[in-house]
Amino acid sequence: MPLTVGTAGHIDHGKTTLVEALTGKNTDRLPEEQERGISIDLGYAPLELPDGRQLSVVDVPGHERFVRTMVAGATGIDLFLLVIDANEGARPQTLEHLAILRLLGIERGVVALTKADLVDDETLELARAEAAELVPDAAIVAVSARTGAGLDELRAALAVAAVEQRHADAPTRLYVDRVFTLRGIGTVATGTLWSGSIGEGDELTINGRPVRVRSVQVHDRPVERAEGGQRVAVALPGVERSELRRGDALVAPHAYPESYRLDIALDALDEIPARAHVHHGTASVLARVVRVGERFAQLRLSEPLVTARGDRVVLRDRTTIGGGSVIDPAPPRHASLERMELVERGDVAAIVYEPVRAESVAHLGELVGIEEAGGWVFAGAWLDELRTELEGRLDAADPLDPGVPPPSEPWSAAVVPLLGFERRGAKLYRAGSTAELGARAEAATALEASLGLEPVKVDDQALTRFLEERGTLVRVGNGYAVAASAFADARSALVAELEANGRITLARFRDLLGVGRKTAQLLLERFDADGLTRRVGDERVLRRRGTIAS
Ligand SMILES: Nc1nc2c(ncn2[C@@H]2O[C@H](COP(=O)(O)OP(=O)(O)O)[C@@H](O)[C@H]2O)c(=O)[nH]1
Ligand SMILES: [Mg+2]
Repeated sequence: MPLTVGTAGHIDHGKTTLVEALTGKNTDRLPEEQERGISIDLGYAPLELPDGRQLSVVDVPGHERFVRTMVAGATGIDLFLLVIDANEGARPQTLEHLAILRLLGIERGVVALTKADLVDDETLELARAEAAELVPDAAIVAVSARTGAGLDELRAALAVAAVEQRHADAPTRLYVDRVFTLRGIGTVATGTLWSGSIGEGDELTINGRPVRVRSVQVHDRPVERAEGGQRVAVALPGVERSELRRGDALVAPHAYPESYRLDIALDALDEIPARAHVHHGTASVLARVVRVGERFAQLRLSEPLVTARGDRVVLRDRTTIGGGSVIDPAPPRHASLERMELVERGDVAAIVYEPVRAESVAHLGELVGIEEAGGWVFAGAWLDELRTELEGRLDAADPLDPGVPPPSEPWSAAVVPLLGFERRGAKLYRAGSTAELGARAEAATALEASLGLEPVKVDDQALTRFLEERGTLVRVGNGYAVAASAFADARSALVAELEANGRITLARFRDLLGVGRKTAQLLLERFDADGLTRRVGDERVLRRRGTIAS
């Protein structure tokens, strides 16, 4: 895949003429077919290198378009060709373009001192010295597009500078620069593929909606799969042209956050005003710039941007005033210096403590040194703290039912199983723990001693439940209990009567047991609740199944 060279330099310094001399293609002229066709290569020209490799030169007319093209192609532009008129020397746009190249991290390139045919040796040497000061690391070549002098040397210098830098192996991301409709194809979006690849049938998202790629072209030719760094046209059936626009990001689902805020490590060229235009990808949005410490800023955007950590942005306010490198593409609103310093270092572990959704921090760097469960990430220290807290509550729990309800936070289901407790019903228990009477042994003995067939009022519900489970009492009514043995006798008497006569009234049951009406009623209600009996009018009958149990 050819590397891309971006031209830069002041207006009229000879960029377009030089590109035409090098490539034979006039990038200012729009061939007829480009008006109608799918052409995505406006301003692009192929350049043969002496070593047989090919470069793709992008040359755009106009200063504003330079800025847009540079930012849009940021990771697709591999090197610059800075054009300086040997007679005029560096001019304001030369300096601004150079600044933008640096802000975007495009560091490799070549300087061409053009129109060498128009200057004497002394002027040329002055221009060379000035260029060497401006761009110390680049080769400087004097050329004339008119005579052809220096063109071979320039090609050779470009060949040296054109070192393959692999495009990061990141999820698919393309910023749309043009959207149009083609008959028989539908909506087509074009742009430079920043990373990943795009092939027929891929499921991607744009503006949060899923789309399916029907076909892909690179340099006007259909391809099975386009790769990072290439200029790509993607057919997206089912999407209306009006739904898409320049600046939109076509991305792998869930791979990149979309946010109204960006935290950046700031690179200020000038006084940074409170409002500036943020250029990123093919978008340009107005933002409020909130400075954080000396080196950072939070950009509060008027429209959301899809970015990734490490992306470069350019800040402009009529002219380029600075830029920055995104350290957090979806930061919290509160802009804290401490957090920014940690995030800049990629210390995700330092900013995660309590559980947060993994996808909310995945873009901040490698998730090393933090725990992950069920889509949540959290610090190991936090988990230990939670365990300690729950252990404390378990220790304080009623020994008769030594469990506690689990935390009710959304992470609970994912995290609680890691703690090693036992889940029984709705509560957590220490593994293997059993109910104990503990300090209530005496109260239990006293309660048991007081029980008979007459219901006794009991206040300690936990103790009552415990004793019922142990089989020494039976709860009746609301807050009363009878001895389990007496209850069993009453039950036998009832069953015998019902088996003999089929039905029984409250009065008959009362007389049978020799108890008061209230007691008889509480017992019968419990038998009803247990499913032994059923009320029919004023009488009780056995439920069919009730006859079996006794
Ligand atoms: N004599 C001479 N004129 C040149 C040379 N290169 C460009 N020019 C002229 O400079 C003017 C501006 O060139 P152009 O390529 O349009 O500049 P751009 O705005 O940087 O693209 C045109 O009139 C060109 O003919 C050169 O090497 N020698
Ligand atoms: Mg031009």
